[in-house]
Amino acid sequence: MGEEQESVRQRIDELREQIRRYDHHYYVLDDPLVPDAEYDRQLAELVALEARYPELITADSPTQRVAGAPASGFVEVEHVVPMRSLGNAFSEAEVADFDRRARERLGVASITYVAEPKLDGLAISLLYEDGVLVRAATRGDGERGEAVTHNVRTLRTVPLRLAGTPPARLEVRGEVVMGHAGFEALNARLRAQGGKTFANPRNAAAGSLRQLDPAVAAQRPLEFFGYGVGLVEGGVLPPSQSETLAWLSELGLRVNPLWRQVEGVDGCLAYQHEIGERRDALPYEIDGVVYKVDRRDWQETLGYVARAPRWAIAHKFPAREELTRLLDVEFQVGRTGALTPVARLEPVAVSGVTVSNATLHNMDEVRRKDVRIGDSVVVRRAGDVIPEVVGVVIERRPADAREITLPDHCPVCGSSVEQVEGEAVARCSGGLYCPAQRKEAIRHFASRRALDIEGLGERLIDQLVARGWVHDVADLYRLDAVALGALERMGERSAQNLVAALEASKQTTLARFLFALGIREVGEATARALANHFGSLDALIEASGDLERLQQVDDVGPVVAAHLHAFFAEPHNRDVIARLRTAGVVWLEGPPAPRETLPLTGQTWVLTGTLESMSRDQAKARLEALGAKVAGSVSKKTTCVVAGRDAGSKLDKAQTLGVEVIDEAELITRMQALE
Ligand code: 9MJ
Repeated sequence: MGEEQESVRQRIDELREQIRRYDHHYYVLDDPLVPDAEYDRQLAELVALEARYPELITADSPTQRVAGAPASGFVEVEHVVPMRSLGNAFSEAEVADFDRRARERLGVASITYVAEPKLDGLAISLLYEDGVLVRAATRGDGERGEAVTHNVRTLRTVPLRLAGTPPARLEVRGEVVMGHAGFEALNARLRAQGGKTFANPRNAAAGSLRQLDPAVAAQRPLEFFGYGVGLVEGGVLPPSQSETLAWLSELGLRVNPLWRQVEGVDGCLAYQHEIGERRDALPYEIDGVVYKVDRRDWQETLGYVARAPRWAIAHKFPAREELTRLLDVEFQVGRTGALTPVARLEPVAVSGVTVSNATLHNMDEVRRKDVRIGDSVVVRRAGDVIPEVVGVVIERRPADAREITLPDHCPVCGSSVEQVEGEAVARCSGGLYCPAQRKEAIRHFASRRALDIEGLGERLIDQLVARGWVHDVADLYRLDAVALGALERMGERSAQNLVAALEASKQTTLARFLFALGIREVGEATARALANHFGSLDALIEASGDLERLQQVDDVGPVVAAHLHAFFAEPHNRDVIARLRTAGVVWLEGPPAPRETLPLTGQTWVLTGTLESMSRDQAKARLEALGAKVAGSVSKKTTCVVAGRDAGSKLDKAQTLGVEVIDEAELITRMQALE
C-alpha cells in the first residue's frame, strides 16, 4: 500500500504540474498547449485519483477551483454573485443520470428544461446600474475576474444602456464569441502582418478581450449573447429561465434564438440531436448544448454542488480537435500545379470520424507552425472542411523529428517546382504535361457547376489519364461506350450513361464554359461577368490581348486580366477550345446582353453585414451580372437589402423606410433561380 500510494502521489503531482501549465497557457496566454480533449483526459484522471485517495487532495490542486486565473495587466473585480461553471455530460446516459437525480431531489415525475446551444467563447458578466453599463468582467476563477469594460464597450451587441425598465442594478451573464468568418478574416490579417495567429475562435475571442488597447479590440469581430442573470437589485428576477431569457431580450440584450423549452430527458436529447445536425451550419462555434431546469424555485431547491449548479448541465459534442502523430508528409499537386503538403497521420477519431490525412496548407504554414515529421500534432475537423493540422505540441517533439522540405521536383511528373517570390504557394512547372494537373483540370471541367458531366469521377479520370485515352478535356468527347465498358468497375450500363452525360453536357452556357476551362482566378462569378460583358467567346479572345479592355469588366483586376491574357495566348489552350467546339460543345451566343434584358435590371440592391457563404464582392458581382445596381447606402429607391450577420444601421434604415429585407439564404435562392 505504501509503495502504491507513493506512485499514486507521484502521478498526482505530475498531473497537477501539467494541468497548471496547461491552465496558464490557456487562460493567461490564450495559447493552448494541447487540445481540450487531451486536457479533459488528464483532468479526469486527476479527479479519479483524488476521489480514490481523498487524503492526497490539497488546497492548491487544480481540481479545487473553477478553472481560470486572472491574467496580469487588468484590474481584478469581484463578481457580486459568483459566476458558476457547468458540469459536463459526455453521453446520453450521463444526461439521464442528471435528470434522474434532479427528479429524485425534487420529488417530481418530470422536469421542464430550457435547452440552449453552448456557445464556445468566453463567459462575461455585464454590470448595469440604472440601466447603464458600468462594468464588464471575465469569469476569472468564478469569484473574481478581470475588468474588460473598455473592450466590451466596443461590441455592438452589448447595449451601453438597457431598454425598457431595468432594475437599479443588474448583472447579465453571457458569452462573447467570435464567428467563423470573423475568425478566418482575423487570422488572415494577422498572418499577412507576419503575426501570431489564434488556434481557434474561442482563443481569438479571449485574446481580443484581453487587448490592452480598446482600439485594437474594436477591430475584432466579437459578439455577445446573454443567457443568465447574477445580481438583481431593485427589481424582480423572473420565476423561470425561459422568462429570464425573454426578459433579457426585452432589455435589449441579444439572446441566442435557438433556445427552447423541452420536456424531460427525451426532450433534451431530441434537442441535442437537432442542434448537432445544425452545428456545422452555424456561423459561430458551439461545443454542446446546455439544459437548465426552467423553474427558478426548483433551481433554488436543487442548489449547487462544489461550484456547479445541480439544476443545469452541459451536454458536450465530440471534440473537433484531437492529438495524434505526424507520420509523414506528401505533396499533392492541384489543378494549377500548386503543391499542397498533406500530413499522413496516425489514425485518430475526430468528432466521430477517423482522420488519417490532413492538410498543412502550404510551406509558409508549415514553417509558421514549426511542424516536423514525428511531432505530436493537433488535428482539427470542422464540418465539411478538409481536416487540418492546426498546431504542434512542441514539448512532445521526439529527438529524431525531421524537418519538412519542399521537393525541388514535382512528385508526379518530375518537372521543376517553382515558387514566385512573395507567394506562399509553390507550383509544379509542368502545366498540362503533369498528369496530376491534367486530372484535376478534367475533374474541374466535369464538376457540377462547370459542364456537369455526371458519372465522371476521380477513379475513372485516373484510369482515362493513365491509359493515355484522355490528355485534355477535348478528348473526353471522343470516348465511346465500347471502350469505356472495358474499364475497371465499369459496366455496359454505366458506360452508356456516361456517354449520354457527355452528350448532354455539350449544351451549356458561355459562363459555365469559361468557368470550366479552369483559367486561374476565374471563378463562377468572374466567368459570368465575362460572359455578360463580351457576349461571345470570340469577342473575349479578341479582347484578351488588351489588359485594359479586360479590366473594364466588373470583378476583373490586373491579376485576373494577366491570367486571362496568358491563358488565351497559349496555342495549346486555343487548340483545346477549337476541338471542344468541333466536338459539338455549344452555347447561346449573341451580342453582349443589353442591361435592360437582365432579370434585375433597374433594381438597386444594398448588401450589409457579414455574409457567410461568399464574400461581399462575390455577391455584388453575381447581382450585377443579373443586371442589378449594387449601392452602398439605403434610400427610398433601394429595391432590396440583404442583411448578413451583424447588420447594423443600414438594416435599421431599410426597416424605417419599409424597404424589403432578405437574409443570405433567400439571396442565394433568388440568385440561383435567376442565373
Ligand atoms: C454557453 N456557454 O452558451 C451557460 N452557456 O449557464 C449557456 N453557458 C451557463 N449557459 C450557467 N448557454 C452557467 C453557464
